[in-house]
Amino acid sequence: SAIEASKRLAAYTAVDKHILPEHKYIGIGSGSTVPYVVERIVAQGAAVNKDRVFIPTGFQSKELIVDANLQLGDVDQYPTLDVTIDGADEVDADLNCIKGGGACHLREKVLAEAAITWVIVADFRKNSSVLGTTYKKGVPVEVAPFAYAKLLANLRMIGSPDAALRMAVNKAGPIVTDNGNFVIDAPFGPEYMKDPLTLLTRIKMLTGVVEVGLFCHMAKAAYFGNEDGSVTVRH
Ligand code: DER
Repeated sequence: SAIEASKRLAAYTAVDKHILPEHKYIGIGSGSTVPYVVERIVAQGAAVNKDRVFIPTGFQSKELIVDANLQLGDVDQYPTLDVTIDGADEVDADLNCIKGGGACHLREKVLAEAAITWVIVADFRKNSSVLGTTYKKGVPVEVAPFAYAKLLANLRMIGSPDAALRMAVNKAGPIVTDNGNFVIDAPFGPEYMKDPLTLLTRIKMLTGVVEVGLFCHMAKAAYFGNEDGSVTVRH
């Protein structure tokens, strides 16, 4: 499909540009775009650092590394990475992102911060101006299960009346993250989303919040595959 082709295009372009032969410690994100990142890394073949280690951002990311027969590493052992490449649910004009559609954003943000370079890869649907314009499910907020009801009330109070616990589909009850937490999806209007850093700070300060799916001023570059086979690069 055009969307899959654009994901592959974004991923290949970003890998060719940012994963250099001498790089050893590489963070691998989550979602449906990063498999193309791994595909391109494998295609880079033997002319790369033999001691390369790949650090995952969750179960799905770990399986991707293992299935590609790449050397799996743990962030405990490699807390500083050369580069991490990850997807996003939406990217605004300043490269701020909504992430967490896949409920992996805690480990994703840890590896984004651990990396010297953090790069976003996405299909054309994610290339936006103000967050919330295309990704309408709300800001994903990972929360301690004990605090979820209190936080629903808090989020509704600070501007997200439709905040809701993310329920599982093939399991009774809420989804549970790789860290054993719940996720609340909190939609906010453009008056909040046009200043994502302020919103991030307000949500993060609510007791019981583990991590917020707003990644502000973190990306070095974003690569968007387009339907016409071109790539849009934003810095
Ligand atoms: O949950 C996330 O943040 C993932 O990176 C995900 O949202 C990326 O989405 P994708 O499947 O469109 O790459």
